[in-house]
Formats: sequence, structure tokens, C-alpha cells
Amino acid sequence: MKYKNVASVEHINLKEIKNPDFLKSLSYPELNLLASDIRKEIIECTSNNGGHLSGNLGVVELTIALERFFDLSKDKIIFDVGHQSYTHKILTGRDLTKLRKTNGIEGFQKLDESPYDVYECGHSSTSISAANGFAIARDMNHENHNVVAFIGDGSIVNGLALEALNNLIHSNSKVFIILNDNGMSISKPVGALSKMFARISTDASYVWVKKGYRKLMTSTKLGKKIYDFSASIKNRIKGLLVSSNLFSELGYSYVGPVDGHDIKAITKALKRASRTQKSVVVHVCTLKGKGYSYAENDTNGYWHGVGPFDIESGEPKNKHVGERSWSTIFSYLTEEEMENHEKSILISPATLVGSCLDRIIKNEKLKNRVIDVGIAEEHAVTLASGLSINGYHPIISIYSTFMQRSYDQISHDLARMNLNATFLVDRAGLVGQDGDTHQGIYDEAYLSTIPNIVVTMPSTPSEAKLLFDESFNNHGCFFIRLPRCYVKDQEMMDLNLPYGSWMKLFDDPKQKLAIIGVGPLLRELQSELSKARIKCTLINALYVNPVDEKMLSSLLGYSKIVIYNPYSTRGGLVSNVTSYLLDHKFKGAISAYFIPNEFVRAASIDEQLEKYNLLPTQIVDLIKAGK
Ligand SMILES: Cc1ncc(C[n+]2csc(CCOP(=O)(O)OP(=O)(O)O)c2C)c(N)n1
Repeated sequence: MKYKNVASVEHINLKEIKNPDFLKSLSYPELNLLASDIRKEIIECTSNNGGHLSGNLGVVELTIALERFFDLSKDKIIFDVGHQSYTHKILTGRDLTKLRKTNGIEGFQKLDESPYDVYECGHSSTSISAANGFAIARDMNHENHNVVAFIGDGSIVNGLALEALNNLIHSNSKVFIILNDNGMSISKPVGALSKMFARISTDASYVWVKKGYRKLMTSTKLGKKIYDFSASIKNRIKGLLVSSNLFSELGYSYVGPVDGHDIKAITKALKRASRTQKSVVVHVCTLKGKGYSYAENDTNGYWHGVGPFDIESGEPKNKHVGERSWSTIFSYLTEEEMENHEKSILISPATLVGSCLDRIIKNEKLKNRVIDVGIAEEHAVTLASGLSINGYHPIISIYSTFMQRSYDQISHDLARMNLNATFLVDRAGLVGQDGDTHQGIYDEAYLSTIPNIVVTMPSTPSEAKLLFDESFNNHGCFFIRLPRCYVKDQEMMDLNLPYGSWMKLFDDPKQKLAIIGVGPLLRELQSELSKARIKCTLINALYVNPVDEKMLSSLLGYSKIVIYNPYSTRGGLVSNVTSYLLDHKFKGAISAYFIPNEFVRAASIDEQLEKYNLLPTQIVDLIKAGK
């Protein structure tokens, strides 16, 4: 790669970086070379380990500029979501080759990973609220450092961020809000505010006009004089061209829009922003995916977060031949159900691509019944309640972890009025490398505390269809949990199972041993039990809440009941079954295997299962050992 004036510029060994102090002594050509090296490292490491590629490629220069301008030995930068903090990780002395590896470098900011990670998240739109708290604490402690919230255009339109914007301006504690505007959320952003950002960025044509004007005028002496004079009125011109926006209307100082790949321009903008007393928004325009053509040209969001891939071809390294993800299975089922149920409406809070549902927007017949609300999980559910009370059937596709945001809306706006809705709870259970912020292991427990709620989990694609069909039969809020894993391609069969009933996979009442389990891992346990010739009654508890009391009552004379739920903490199936058994004076032994109520750190899903003795082979060993 060729850079102007970089003949004498030397590469910096990224592995030798300890902290961002060195940036202050680098020239702009050196900084640009560093940016290009960091970009290569991000592509290389993400291609090997998977991760958030596009967002990180877009913010290389912006992060360099910020960490050069601020003093990270005292100033605090809070990255919203934290998925775009790879350059920050490199500049603060971390080895990106260990990205997302067990005991390596996590994909988000982590307090225990580096003193330069001052806050943690993984869910979006927390940065401005947190920064507000940081700044108030700073001022109360009479300290003197800068607090910076680094947030994307997809995340700043979320309700939490808007609540923070509404409140922060009333405190005298200054925060820098760096708005990283790449015109993308995971895919194209939706909603009125994203239109506003697009308008401001278009107004940024002003910036290019200004640049061209300066170049032309400063090439002669007279021109320079005229330029200097006209510079004094440039802010007025700007005021006319970059018309008022939400931030200035709310009372924030506003600087921008600035070219996010021009370190010098960003530095100038930061200098201006540091002169204001008030909290300030620095609006920076970046190109998501910059430097990797597949990611640069991606409009649907495929390259936002990827598994390992071949750099040259862009092809994924793990092909999963003959298998399908549960998200894919449900995307086909959703299409089928939407075709069969005219009043069904699909709602997604910015995760259509992750849940493989973007294909439904391409279906001419269905696209008008798809609503992407952006990162707005609370709104998604209350919107669903408004549709449901008017006779429509909402299908809400949502990741388990992000559904945490909508607990109140599920309880207050849907379940309380006993309104019908189908929830497809994606990435339910352990999620692997995304780590503790993204685990889908808590929803079973918290959903089971809400009245009028049905929680289910299929163990095969045919059961998925059975449950999806059943969810349209007026059962109120019907949740179907689907895990983050692949299943062998298989033909779907029409199953016949009464609503709320469990299924016996083995039926051997003489043994007085029952194993009650759930999900695809139950099917693996089934074959391990067969291999080990363990005789028992094996039950598929696909209705997790409420449980099948009729079947449970038939087990009261058994001597041992084992409960196996590798997709959830204790609340849900395990506590529902044990409560029933205790209430009905079960005299036998109970063993329960489930995920402990912990925040589970990044590792592969199998490593996480193994750690908690939840692999089917481990369960067989435990049963053999009489545990
Ligand atoms: C509450 C919540 N919902 C959904 C997500 C999934 N998610 C991660 S990053 C992202 C897009 C964020 O867009 P933006 O803030 O513009 O950042 P960019 O990736 O474009 O840099 C989404 C939807 C999340 N992390 N948190």
C-alpha cells in the first residue's frame, strides 16, 4: 500500500504496543501507516477467530485519533456495545490473535482485561447513561478528566440512549459524545432519526465544498487573505448549510460532521469540542467495513459479525455441510406460518439478519408484514401488544439476551391482558464466544415468573414446526426457545401431540428411573443412553412452563428422577419439576443438571457445557455412578 510522504515512515510492531502514549509523537503519515497495519491485523485475526469485522474496520482512524487526543492514563472512553473496540484493544497492549479464545481477549470491553477498559457492556445504548454517571462522579470528587461516550448511529436511537440524552444536558458535568455514523446498524438502519443522520451527512457536502474552497484559495497570497477573512464567517455559512439537528435543539454543542478516516480532521474537531463547556456531540462519518471490499460493499449486514472466513474468497471456513442452524430452520418455518396466517406480522429489533429472517423481506407476498423496529426491544413488544389486541398475531423474533430489555413489556403489555403472540427466542442457552453479556440462559427463569406464559423448546425440527403451529391456537404469549447450534438436515414430519403434553422417548416403567430433559442435547443424551444400555423412562419436556402435570403425576412412584436442562439456569424446567414433586410428596431421589446461576465467560459452547458437567456423555457417567 502506498502513502504520500511515507517513504521514511516505519511500521510499528503492534505486538510491542503497551499503551497509546506513543501516538502523541507520531506524524500524520505515521498514524496512517499504523491505521493500515491495524486494519490488516483486524482482518487477519477476525478471519481466524470470528468476530465483529465491519464496525471495527470503520473506526480504526477514529479510535487512533481519540486515543492520541485524550490521555488514557486518566480520561475514560466508554465504547457503546463494545463490539467495535478492537483498535482500542491493540492500542492498549492486547494481542488480537487471542481474540475470542478461551482465556484470551474478549470481543467487548472487559474491566478485568485492561485498566484501559473502564466499563463493560455488550448490549447497546448504555454508553451515554454510564458516561453521565462517570462525569457526575468525577465532578463530585473534584477530579479533572474527560469522559467520552463512543456510540454508533444504530445505538443512539435506542430509547435508553435517548433517555440519557434528555437527562445529561441538564447536568453540568461535561461528556464528549462521539457519534460514529456509518449509516448502518447491523444492516441498514431504520426510523426517523436515522433519516436525520443521513440528512446531516448529506449536508456534509458542505464539508467537501469547504475543503475544495480552502485548497483553491490558499494556493495564492491574495486568495489566502480572502480565505482568512471568509473563515470568520464560515461558521455562519455552516449554520445555514448544516441546519439544526436534534442535538443542537436539545442544547448540546455540536461539531461535525467530520470525515472519520481523516485523523487530522478528527483531531481538529476534538480540539473544538474540548473548548465548549457543555456536553458536546462530535459527529463523525465512517465507512463500515473500510479496507475489506466484501465488508465495504455489504448492505445487508452479513459482515457485521462473522465466523472464521477465508480472506481471499470471503467464504466461511466452517461450512456445516448437511446441517442447518436453528435460526435457519425457524426462518423457513416463519415464512410458511406467515403464508398460512394472513394476520401474522413479523417484528424484529434489528436482528433480522442474525436470525436469518432477512430472506422474508425478499418475499414479495410477505415483506409488508415485516417490521424492523431497530434496536428497540421494549418498543417491539409493546407494538406487538397493540397489534395483538387488534386481532393480528405478532411473531417476535428476538435474541434471548436482548429480550431481557423487554421483561416489563412482556409482563405488563402482553401477558397481563393475555394477548396472543409467538416469540421466537433465538440463541437460547449458552452462546459461546460472545461471552457473559450475550448468554441466553436466563429467560426460562424470568419468563416462568410471569402468569399466562407458555415456554417451550423443541428438540427436533419437526417439534419446532409442531410448537410454531400450536402457538397460533390462542394460548396467549407463546415462547419457543431455539439454541445457537446446528442440526442435521432432516425431513420435517407432522407430529401429533396435544397442547402442553410431554413426549416419552423411552418407556420402561419397571426401572423406576425417569430422565426428564429438553432441547436438541436431549436427543444426544438419548443416543448416549442407548449406547450405554441404560434402561429408563426418557421424557422430552418440550413444554417447559407450565409443565405436563399429568405425566409428572405418573412418575410419583418412581425411585429416581433426573432433570437435565443444559439450556437454562435452575428457574424454569428444573424448578417447575422439583416444585411439583415436592408439592406432591415425591419420595424418591431427585438429581438436577442445569447451568448454575452465573455470568458465563467466553469459551466454546462445548467447553462451557463441559465445565458444568452438562455434556450428554458426562450425564451418562453421572447416572452410571448413581448420581
Ligand atoms: C440491546 C441490544 N440489541 C441488539 C444488539 C445487537 N447489536 C450489536 S451491534 C448492533 C448494531 C449497532 O449499530 P451501531 O451502533 O450503528 O454500531 P455499528 O456496528 O454500525 O458500528 C446491534 C443491533 C445489542 N448489542 N444490544
